[in-house]
Amino acid sequence: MSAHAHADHGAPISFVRRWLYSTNHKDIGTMYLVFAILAAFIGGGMSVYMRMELMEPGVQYMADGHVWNVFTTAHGLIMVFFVVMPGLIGGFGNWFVPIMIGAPDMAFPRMNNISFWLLPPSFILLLLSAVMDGGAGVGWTIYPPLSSSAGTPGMSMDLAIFSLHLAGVSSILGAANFITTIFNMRTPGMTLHKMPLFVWAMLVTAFLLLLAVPVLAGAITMLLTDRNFGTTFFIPEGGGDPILFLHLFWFFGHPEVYIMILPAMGMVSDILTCFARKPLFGYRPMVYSVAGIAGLGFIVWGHHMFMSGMNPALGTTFMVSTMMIALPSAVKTFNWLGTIWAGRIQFTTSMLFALSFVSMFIIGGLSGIFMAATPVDIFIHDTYFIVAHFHYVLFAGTAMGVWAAIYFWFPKMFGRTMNEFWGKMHFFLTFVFLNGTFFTMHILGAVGFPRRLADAYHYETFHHLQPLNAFMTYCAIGMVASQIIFAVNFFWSMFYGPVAGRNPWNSNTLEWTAPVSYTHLTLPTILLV
Ligand code: CA
Ligand code: CU1
Repeated sequence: MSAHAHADHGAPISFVRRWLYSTNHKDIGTMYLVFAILAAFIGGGMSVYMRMELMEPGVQYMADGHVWNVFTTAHGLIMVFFVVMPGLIGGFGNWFVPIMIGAPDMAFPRMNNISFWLLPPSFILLLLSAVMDGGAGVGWTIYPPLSSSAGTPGMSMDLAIFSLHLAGVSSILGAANFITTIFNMRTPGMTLHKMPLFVWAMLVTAFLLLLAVPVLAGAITMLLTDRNFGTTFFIPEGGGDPILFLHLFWFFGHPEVYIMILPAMGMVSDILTCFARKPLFGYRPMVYSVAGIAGLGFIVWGHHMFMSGMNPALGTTFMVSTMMIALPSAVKTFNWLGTIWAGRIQFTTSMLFALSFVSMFIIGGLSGIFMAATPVDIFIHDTYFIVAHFHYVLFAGTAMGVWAAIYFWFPKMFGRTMNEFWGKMHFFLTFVFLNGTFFTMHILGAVGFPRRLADAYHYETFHHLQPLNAFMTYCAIGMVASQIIFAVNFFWSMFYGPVAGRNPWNSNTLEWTAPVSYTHLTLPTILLV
């Protein structure tokens, strides 16, 4: 229970028993969070190396274009499967869903343990896929024929497939756990329409996972049998079709985008109400827009395939369904603004990150409407405009939400507060460098600078873009360097930060009114108890 550092009989339990065998939702949540932060440095470091390559014409850092492809592949897969998903869903979901609905723990604590511990081996397999047999240089979308045995012989691609299988099992088990917990373990009086927005977001996200991830699992299993057992699902010579893989992948891939941003939307909704000192504006429209975004998310996948030779009538259908997502998204943005309107806003680090989540999400959302239009998409296809768009949604958006939540919930999780001065330094540096890096990508993309190339300067027409690229590289280095401030603040505050009161932000949301659990964590207790 709350004294989970000790076994039931009161004797201290070993480090191994507490963490490796953990069935406690808070301990498991903490492990997810630490795992995500460590993986972020590996995945984020890779992006700096890629940006350095783009500074000068010619190939300086990557041995060749294939190495570049290996980097983009590993960067994308690490960020999606080992940073954003474990951080948002495994970390904050585990920590706060049970607390917010008044449940003693997750419904299936042992399954929860398996969900986490499947991730480290999955991560190791992914890292191996980047170094074995020359590495898998196929992009995070792993399209055949590049990912088939003809395109990528050797074991690297198979290792990547096994890695995704394990990560997928982890996600599906976690999703089943969240759905069961939220439906069956709410405290009396906690009706569905009283649940905090974050719990709603987690419930909807869990359904997205349950419906989308198995489709990816099926697609990569078919790819695996194509590669190793002579099937021809995606091989035209045997009657198969590589385009089928695109359909299957993006039927998973688009909902996956919402899997990565809906929990952040939920957290930001709760944080804005706390620091604007006002109740949430339009609770039910907020809940129904989350559900609406999720539902629509399953009928828009074709917008990733406009250039695949798709029937223009079908393309227009996907264009219209995609643009419909602007409606629930706008409802959410309007309600966030309504929430802070005329509020007594406290500009804590957490609030700054939450506010910038909203503004960055607007930029990412607007560029999304651009590229949903088939004629525009044809023009900007495979350029840095696309890279700008999804980094605004997933990095400037989701990551801002994650930081807002870390600064906000840190006192609840560890009984101490993070340093506000260094928190604000982290915020301002990140905000400036992030926009310097990613806003500039829109400009490059609009003039056709192609993505997925180690040396786009090979084409003389792009030589004049070299100074802009150099500027972005300096910004990217600054951005990753600013995260060192965050990491030091995080781990230092965990052990030595000022002891927080029970409700340091004077929030009236549920998680703060439940009993404090991790009391004043110190180095000896976390390592030895
Ligand atoms: Ca270069
Ligand atoms: Cu999409």
